[in-house]
Amino acid sequence: MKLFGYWRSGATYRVRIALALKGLDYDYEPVNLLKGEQQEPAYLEKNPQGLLPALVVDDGPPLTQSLAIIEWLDETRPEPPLLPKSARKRAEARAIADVIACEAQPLQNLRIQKYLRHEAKFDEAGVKAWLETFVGGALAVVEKLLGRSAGRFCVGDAPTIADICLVPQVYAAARFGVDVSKYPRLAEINARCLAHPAFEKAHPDNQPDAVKA
Ligand SMILES: N[C@@H](CCC(=O)N[C@@H](CS)C(=O)NCC(=O)O)C(=O)O
Repeated sequence: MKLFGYWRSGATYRVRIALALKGLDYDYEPVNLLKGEQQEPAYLEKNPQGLLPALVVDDGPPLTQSLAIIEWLDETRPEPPLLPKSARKRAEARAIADVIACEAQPLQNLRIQKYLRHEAKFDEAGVKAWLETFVGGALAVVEKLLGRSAGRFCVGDAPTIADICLVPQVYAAARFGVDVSKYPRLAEINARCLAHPAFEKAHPDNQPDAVKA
C-alpha cells in the first residue's frame, strides 16, 4: 500500500492513525499542499478531487476519502476493530466522526481559507471569526456528544473512528487558534490518544515530510 499525503493534512493524519492502529506497514509519498501539488496531473490521476489523502492498493484504482478508506481498512483487516460491535455504539462513533469530518474540517480546509481571504476578501479577524464559529462550534457539539458516549476513549474504552477524527481536528484547531481548553472531556481523551503508540507514530511531527520549526 502507498499513502499519498501531507504531514499536516488532517484527513491524511486520520488514515495514518488507522493504519498504525492496525499495525500495517505502507509506503508514504508526500504531496506538498503549500506548493499546490494536489492539483498536479500526476496526483489528480490518483484523486480526481485534488484532495489528500489517496491510498494506492493492489486490487484496483486508488481509494479516496479518509472515512471510506478507514472503513475499507476495517472491513479488510478487522483486528483491532475501529468501530464498536454494537450497532448503537457504531452509530455514536460515526456521528462524532461525521461532525468533525463533514461539518468542521471542510470549513477550515486550505481551499476554503484561500477563498475567504482572496475571493471573499475576509480580513484575518473575519477568518478567525469564521473558524471560531464553525470549527469551534463543531467541537462544542463533540464535547456534548462525548458526555453521552465516552469511556476512556470517545465511545467506550477503546479507540474508534471517532478518536481517529478527534485527534487531527484538535491538532488543526490549535493551529488555527481555536480555543479547545474549554472542552474538558475532549481535552482528556485527546491527551490519552496522544500517549497511545499508534497515535504517536501517526503524529504530523513524526512524518518524513514534517517541517521542523
Ligand atoms: N473529505 C475528505 C477531505 C479531504 C481534504 O479536505 N483534504 C485536505 C487536506 S486535510 C486537502 O487536500 N486540501 C487541499 C486543498 O484544500 O486544496 C477526506 O476525508 O478525505
